[in-house]
Amino acid sequence: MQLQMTDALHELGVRPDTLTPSDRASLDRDGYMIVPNVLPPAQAAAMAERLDTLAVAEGENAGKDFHTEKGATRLGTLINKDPMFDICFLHPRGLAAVNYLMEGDFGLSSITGRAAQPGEGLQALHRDNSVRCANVLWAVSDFTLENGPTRLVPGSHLHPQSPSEAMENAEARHPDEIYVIVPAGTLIIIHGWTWHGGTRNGTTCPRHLISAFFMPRGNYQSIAHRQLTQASQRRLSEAARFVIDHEPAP
Ligand SMILES: O=C(O)CCC(=O)C(=O)O
Repeated sequence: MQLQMTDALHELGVRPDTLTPSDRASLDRDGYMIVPNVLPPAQAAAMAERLDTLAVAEGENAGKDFHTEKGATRLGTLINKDPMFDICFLHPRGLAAVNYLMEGDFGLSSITGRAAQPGEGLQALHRDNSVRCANVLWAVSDFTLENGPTRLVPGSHLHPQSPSEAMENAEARHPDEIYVIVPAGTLIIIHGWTWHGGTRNGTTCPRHLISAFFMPRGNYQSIAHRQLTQASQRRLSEAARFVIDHEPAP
């Protein structure tokens, strides 16, 4: 499998130097890496707008193909909803980081959107799963101190406990947490064990994030709908289909 994965990643543009020494050091030390301005602002804005139009079109069904959350508009299965989101799970820097964190054993568990609504969006600090996993997050709105940026606790991927075990109240501030204040178009890759969460959006506009979540091959989150429509099967290259490891829709 490793050889096939290596070939597929090469096809998708991943090279030995795609990750910088500083990227690797951040992933090892902090449990995340942040690369500002990977997508041009107009592309990020188009994605945020598309999340909003999809949310309107899906209405009360929004998120039911993944997970619903009070105060946040969630959308599942973006892979089948618009090709504009392909870059979110196929960007070489993201794939190189996932490959580094997962040592070659991964597939795409889900590709989803989360818009924290005004006055809402605070999440408890959490890990994404108890098994090894990696999350490629895209800020597609500007993340400001006011609009509910993601918070991260550096080095917490190495902690023996999850936040709910180690903290009395995982919604509370953590003394070591940092806020991801970045422009729209920023790529944030986290080890799935890094303690993180959304914070409260104190503005009047939604704050948008896209998440491409990777898990060990064959061991995907049960909440994720992982069937590829025929249009997605036709659109995606063989290498992309290998990496995402989805089932064809009947
Ligand atoms: O929206 C964010 O800032 C983080 C979202 C998150 O961590 C989650 O939904 O699990």
